[in-house]
Amino acid sequence: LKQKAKVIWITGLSGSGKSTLAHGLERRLAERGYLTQVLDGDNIRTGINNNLGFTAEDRNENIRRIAEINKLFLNCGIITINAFISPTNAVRQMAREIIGDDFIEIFVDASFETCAQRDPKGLYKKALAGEIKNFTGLDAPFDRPEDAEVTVDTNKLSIEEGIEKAYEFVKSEVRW
Ligand code: GGZ
Repeated sequence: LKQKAKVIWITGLSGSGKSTLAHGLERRLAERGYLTQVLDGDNIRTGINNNLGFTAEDRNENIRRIAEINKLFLNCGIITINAFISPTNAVRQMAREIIGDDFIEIFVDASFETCAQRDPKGLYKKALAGEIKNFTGLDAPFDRPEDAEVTVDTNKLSIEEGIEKAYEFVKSEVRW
């Protein structure tokens, strides 16, 4: 294979732009012939993890299964791009330990206030009205990542600039 398999792990609040970054990065890599797989709520929480909710315990199990799935893709030589909140240092550490050396963490930095203003799915409105329990950043924790390999500050960078910054780091990691 002409690529090094890697696990790219994008963390950040709901609505911070994780999935947008994941798909943008996938497009950049695909244009250059790299084989990738995006994993996000759309293909994981609707399927293999459809029995899990948003308690701390369920989020832990969500991330544990996803990390195990990543190991299988890694073994096939595929670059897997994950877009999950992965809210705590502990849960990200677990993922990093399951994967090992090939783990690349990207933090999409957008504040709670910024995400609540964007509110693309209306979830913040509901959460602030008390209609969603265990909402990340409100009544469930989000620890700011301490050892991300890349931080994309969405207050300073446009979507395209964020994709470019992530791609610039990732490209040297996936090339032999
Ligand atoms: C946070 C929630 C919640 C609660 C539903 N808290 O913006 P979205 O909609 O599309 O992405 C969020 C997604 C989070 O799932 P993850 O698998 O990424 O979370 S974790 O890593 O913590 O397991 C959001 C939606 O699910 N959602 N309820 N209470 N986000």
